[in-house]
Amino acid sequence: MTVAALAARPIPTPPATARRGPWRAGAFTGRLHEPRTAALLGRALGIAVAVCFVTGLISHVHQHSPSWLDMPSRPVWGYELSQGLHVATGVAAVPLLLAKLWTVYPRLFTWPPARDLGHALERLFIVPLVAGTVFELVTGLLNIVEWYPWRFYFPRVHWAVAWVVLGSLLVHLAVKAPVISATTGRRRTPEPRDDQLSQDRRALLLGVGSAVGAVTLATVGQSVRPLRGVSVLAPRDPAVGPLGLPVTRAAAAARVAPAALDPAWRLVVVGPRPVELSLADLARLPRHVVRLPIACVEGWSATASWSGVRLRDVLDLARVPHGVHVRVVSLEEHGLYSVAPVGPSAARDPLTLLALGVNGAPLDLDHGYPLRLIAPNRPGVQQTKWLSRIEVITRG
Ligand SMILES: Nc1nc2c(c(=O)[nH]1)N[C@H]1C(S)=C(S)[C@@H](COP(=O)(O)O)O[C@H]1N2
Ligand SMILES: [Mo]
Repeated sequence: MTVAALAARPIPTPPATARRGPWRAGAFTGRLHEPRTAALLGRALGIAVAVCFVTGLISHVHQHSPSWLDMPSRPVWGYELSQGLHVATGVAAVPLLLAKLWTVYPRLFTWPPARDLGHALERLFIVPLVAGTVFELVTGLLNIVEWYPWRFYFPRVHWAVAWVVLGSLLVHLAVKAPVISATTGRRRTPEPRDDQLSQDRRALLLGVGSAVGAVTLATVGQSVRPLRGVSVLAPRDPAVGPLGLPVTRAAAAARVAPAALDPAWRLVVVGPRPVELSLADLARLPRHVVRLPIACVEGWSATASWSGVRLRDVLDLARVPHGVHVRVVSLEEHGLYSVAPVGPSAARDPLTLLALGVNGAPLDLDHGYPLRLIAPNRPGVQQTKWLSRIEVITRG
């Protein structure tokens, strides 16, 4: 039997007496539960989901780049823009998804529930699509407010479910292609003139658009600094924190204070000619000031003026050859972010600093005293604080 024939195999209709409650004919009278409204909302939601997916992919590659991949260190604002978009499109997707689900939910009660096997399968694919999308938006939102009421490792699960959403979305789009082109395409089937319906639809779309605008304005201030005043729902204000900069993990939580404040602290550089540098040694190297953002995966970002020594100058002292991957290691022993790789481009970028100061003041303990990494186009999780070592990554 061919697949097409299998898909067309009829499924018996349940007895008419089973058709009650929401399954009744005419149970839903709202006129906006119709295909064109669903397709228009779907288009906006699809764009938000697509941007969210691509920027999520970018963030994943940054944080899990294979050892042969040299992540580019430019543009300086690359990760800030990409992750800002990731969180903003995720937030905007919430009202879009709610409106879309409201428009189509009467179809849950289609009668008969499934005409044939193909129809049953098509309907079944809605389950991973809706469940996956809701899961991604809910876990993403909880992540940006740093509330983890679950036991799994968020990045891994959020990443895996993104593929479930992508796969079921592609199936959904393929199945719905005829409806989409008939209701919104360039050569769409002309509707019978219905001014009331058009007006209602316009009002709904306007309302949803305003909701998207409102949630966006209420949160983007965490990365778009001029809007911080209106962003009443933003979990972070990029200008609030010691030295005018937020703190994620404080020194006390990371239990690094004794080691960081120890006068015997040295930066150990493991290379062909290993060196140990005290703060006084570092102070004798050429000093540079750069303006770079910290762009957290949680969507906030804050640009500051960092001063310190170039990573490449320190690597040269240890005769570390060009083109190698290194890693920076924190005094923090057990944190998820205590070690981070630095590829050749970032290692040699003149903007990549081992920072000793920020915003005109010496670095404070919570921002990574005595020494932290700050590099362009890099996720905040890899801007490692409280450095203790720099090592060449040897493959093997
Ligand atoms: N050692 C160490 N470095 C770290 C972290 C950490 O938990 N431990 N957090 C990172 C994260 S998630 C971010 S966003 C930035 C924030 O830097 P800040 O606290 O100075 O703003 O530091 C990064 N560096
Ligand atoms: Mo972060």
